[in-house]
Amino acid sequence: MFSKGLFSFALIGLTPNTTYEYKAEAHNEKGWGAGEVLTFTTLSVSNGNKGDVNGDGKISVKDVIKTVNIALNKINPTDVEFTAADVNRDNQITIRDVVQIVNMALQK
Ligand SMILES: [Ca+2]
Ligand SMILES: [Ca+2]
Repeated sequence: MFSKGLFSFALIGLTPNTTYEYKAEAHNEKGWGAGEVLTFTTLSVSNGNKGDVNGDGKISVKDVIKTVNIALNKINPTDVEFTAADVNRDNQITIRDVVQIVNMALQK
């Protein structure tokens, strides 16, 4: 990934509770320079979060409604909400996630 000046990148599809290493490299007319190798660790997401999109500790019709709104782009989910709503882990919120959350809500 290349850019000029200050830069930032959004990473998607990372695995929870995993440490990643990254390094910035830059070049100008004098050549290349590299930063140190740095690390960050993604937050862990328990399975209990799965489907509990509004984070109230249970899976209910409220989570279904929120997931529908995310799927329709009516609300912008936080990372935690996105992870909870993406129950089939395909990195997108679709009707498939809605259906699974409905089933989860009905089982409780
Ligand atoms: Ca909930
Ligand atoms: Ca999904």
